Amino acid sequence: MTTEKIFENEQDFIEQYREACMTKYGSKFEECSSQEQFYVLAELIASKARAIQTSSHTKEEKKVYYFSLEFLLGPLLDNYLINFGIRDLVAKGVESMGANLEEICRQEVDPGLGNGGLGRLAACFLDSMAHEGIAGYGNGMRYRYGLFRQYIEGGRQVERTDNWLANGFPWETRKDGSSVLVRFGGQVVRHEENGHFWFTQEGGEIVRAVPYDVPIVGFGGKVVNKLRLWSAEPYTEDFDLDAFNAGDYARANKFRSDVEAISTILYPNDAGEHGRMLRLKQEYLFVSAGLQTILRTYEREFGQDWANLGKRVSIHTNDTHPAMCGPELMRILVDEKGVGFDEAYQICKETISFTNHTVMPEALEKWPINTFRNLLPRLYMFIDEIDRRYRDNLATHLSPNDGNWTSVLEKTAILWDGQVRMANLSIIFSHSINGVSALHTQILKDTVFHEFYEMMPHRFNNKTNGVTHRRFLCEANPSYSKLITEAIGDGWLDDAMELEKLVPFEQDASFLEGMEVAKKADKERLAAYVKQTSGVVLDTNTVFDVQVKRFHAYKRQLLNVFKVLDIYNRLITDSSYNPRPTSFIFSGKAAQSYTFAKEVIRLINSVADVINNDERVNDKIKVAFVPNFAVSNAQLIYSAAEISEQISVAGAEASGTSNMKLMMNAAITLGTLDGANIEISELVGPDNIKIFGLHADEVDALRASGRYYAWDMYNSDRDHLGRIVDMLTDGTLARLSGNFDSIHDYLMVDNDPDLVMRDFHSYVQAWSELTEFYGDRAAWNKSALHNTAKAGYFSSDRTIREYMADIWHI
Ligand code: 26Q
Repeated sequence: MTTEKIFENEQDFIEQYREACMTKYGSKFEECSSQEQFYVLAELIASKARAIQTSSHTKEEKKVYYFSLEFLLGPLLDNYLINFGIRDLVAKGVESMGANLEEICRQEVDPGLGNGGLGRLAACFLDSMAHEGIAGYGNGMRYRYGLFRQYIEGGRQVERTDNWLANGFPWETRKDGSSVLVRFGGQVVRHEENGHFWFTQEGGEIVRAVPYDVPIVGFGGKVVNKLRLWSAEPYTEDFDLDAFNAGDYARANKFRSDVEAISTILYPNDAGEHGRMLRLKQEYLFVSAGLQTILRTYEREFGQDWANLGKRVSIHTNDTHPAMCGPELMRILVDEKGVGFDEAYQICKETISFTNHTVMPEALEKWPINTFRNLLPRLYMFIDEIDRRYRDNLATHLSPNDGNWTSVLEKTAILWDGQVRMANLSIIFSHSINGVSALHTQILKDTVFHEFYEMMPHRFNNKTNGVTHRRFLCEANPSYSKLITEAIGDGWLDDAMELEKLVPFEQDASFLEGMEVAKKADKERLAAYVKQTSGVVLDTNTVFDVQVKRFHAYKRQLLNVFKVLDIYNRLITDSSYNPRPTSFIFSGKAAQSYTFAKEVIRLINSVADVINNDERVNDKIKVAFVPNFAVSNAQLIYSAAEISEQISVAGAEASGTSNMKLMMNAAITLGTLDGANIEISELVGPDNIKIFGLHADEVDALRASGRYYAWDMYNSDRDHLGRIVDMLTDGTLARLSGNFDSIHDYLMVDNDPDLVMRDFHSYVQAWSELTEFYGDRAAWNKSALHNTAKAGYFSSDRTIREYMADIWHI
């Protein structure tokens, strides 16, 4: 697909755009508001995309279905113009019509159908699958409300509903004709005839799953795939007529609202949400609807050739949220297609693969058996039978007298302690289990899934995460991208490894100067946004030090704010102290019910309030909290960053992906040896990253020793670390909304579970060395450029090619 196929030329684009305005609004382009101009343009581009989609693949190509409860897409218009290669043509056309493309793009609502890393990874994978040209489809949930919108009031996070569909989503098409029915509850009935028996399900509640399709445009425009998002609706419209006639409208409508609730909200990623019935319904709805559709398509194309399903279809499960894929695929094959139990299980294993995204055992999903069985009685029978066979099989390999036997079962059985363990379910139904960074995969093998690994080492593999450089470098950072393209051509958009061609430019003073000019412009752009959204005025001559990600104790935003307080205290008490002037920028959401994380947000805002209003230090430091972190404002932040804070306690962050996005944008990482930081460090070399803190094995050893005492940390440095801990409760930071007793307790009563105080000195030292280095502008820029030059490896194109080769066998 070339540019000409989308629009012949600029004139052709203008004519089509004008006509589309007339058709949709009955108004001339000039009479439309920017918002109307956006909707018309988006629908025009979407229609072009859909036209290509229909002819993108042949039936012979293997299909990949990526099952994920989250797809954090971000705004699509600018991205699709880039991927179609028509961004410049459209920008010029719009300009000659007297308008501005950026202004039009700004009208797009950011669809927040994900929490963070896992959801954004799914969206990056869609982009890369389309770029690689494979038939890769997303299968997810169309939430009526996205993740909450975050406001800061009195320093606190306040959540408001994200009514992202209020004005419609121009990229989607509702496909009523492709609706499927999904059953909850009811009874399983056993039938028998001539020695044959089979089961049917009766009664219960039937829900209609209606798909909405979103086109996914691959770079180069040759391939357009689709993301299918499911919405839950009542099966029949004949609601409770008796109630209605009796005037009880609330009761009459209850069924409708109970059903619609299934696709109403996106659950937050905190551990507190385990065991919720509605979540289980969501998981089953999108799994069942997706699988029914896949098998319907397969049967149309290949008939009843179920034995070859795994050769023509891959089903990838993003964490355990779609873990019911295994038993549901069995159920359909056995109950509806007449495949035998053993064969069906082999087909499932061949077809399904699984990615884990966490090392924390307490974060693994579990459901009470009773809840599960009542909601999904037939599915439960398959799980029960597979679990029974798994146990029998284990018994033949390990003797029951073997002391190992019970401990292996305790770790690996699906059903245990009255619960259905979704990670074990996922593993037992998959031919491939992968972690998301080298360290994370090693930790899975050594600890979390150690017993499984011992039994089936061949199923385990690593796939280090990646991010789409087309969105997170090209689109997020136009000024820097232009410079890169002028230097090495635009081949890097297609093949991110071409960024290596920048290495020689590390010796090119004029390139490095150009880089600095571009970075300065990006900092101005961010400063304007920060001022507008938080009121804080940042000096763009200061270092922009950035930590942007979900709030979680293990990510240690607390460590960062402790460092900021340390710098502040030293500035006030020591007139000879002269740190590099720095703007500390934070952004991210905490789950509604995650009290500790919300307190850290309040602490950052309180520290910002104190520091930003203290004239004694304002030529040196400022603190900004950017509200409502989302894909759209993330793009403004990454491009302006100079220091990338990746400071999780080692062994806790599965991979991290903001580390990659920031590295691409020429920020230098200040981080621990955790997740993908380790691979970043190996690629860029020790001179181009700043590493500090305990290593993962040291963290393990310290914890295991039982000899870590937060009070020792406190007492051994009363003047600095001790002073900061005191400030949490002595009123210094209380002006905005009070003291921080719970954070004090987390450190001093709970004994600092994330080793914030243990890594504090090493961190402060690393920061001061890194910012010292910033003074040598040429050396810094060289190092920053080296980070971009080595970032090609972290393109999700590379990640997807590895999934294709090793897991999906394409
Ligand atoms: C589970 C059960 C009930 C309700 C919600 C959840 C839930 C939802 C979302 C649990 C976890 C998540 C999200 C996890 C996540 O984003 N993990 C991150 O994944 C990234 C991509 O692999 C990694 O880079 C990060 O290290 C990891 O934290």
